[in-house]
Amino acid sequence: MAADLFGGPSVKADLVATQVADSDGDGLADSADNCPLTPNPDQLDSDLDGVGDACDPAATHDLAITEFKLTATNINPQTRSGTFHAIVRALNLSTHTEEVQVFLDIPDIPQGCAFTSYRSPVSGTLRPLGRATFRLSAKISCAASTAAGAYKIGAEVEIAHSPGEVESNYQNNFAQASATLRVP
Ligand SMILES: [Ca+2]
Ligand SMILES: [Ca+2]
Ligand SMILES: [Ca+2]
Repeated sequence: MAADLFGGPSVKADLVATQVADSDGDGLADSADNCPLTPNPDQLDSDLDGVGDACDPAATHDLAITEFKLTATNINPQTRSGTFHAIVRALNLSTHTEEVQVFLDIPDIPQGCAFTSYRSPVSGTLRPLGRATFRLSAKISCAASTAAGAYKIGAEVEIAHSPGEVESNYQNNFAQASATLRVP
């Protein structure tokens, strides 16, 4: 057996194992592999949810949220109110038209604050393989007794077929973001 530059096959194998873990041996490091335990050198991911077709329990579906931004909000000292604005970009992965609804959820707000109006859900139509932008908002009022400060507020959006058919089990049908709520 010819020795290689590293002094022999077993030494070389150990060196590779400590440098880059590739559990399924498909040539992609675990950290860069969308199916780390299933050999899939093509890395095909038809629904763009970050899980490769080879190990995705549902490899194709119709809808994806590609971006979610929530803007920071200041409570006006006179009116004691402010508004969260959310921008959601969505993609139709299918070759048919999709009627969709986008829902905004902001579960945790400071004590003494309450939502007074909510522009959610928002409905829309996505052309085949088309993209659309949805604008949602939530108006919030905070009592004078609310402790002043900058609060980090988390929010989630969900996209669903309209009416009422939620694509469950798809990571990219949901997205999270956070923004600062400043209370004077
Ligand atoms: Ca791999
Ligand atoms: Ca793999
Ligand atoms: Ca996938």
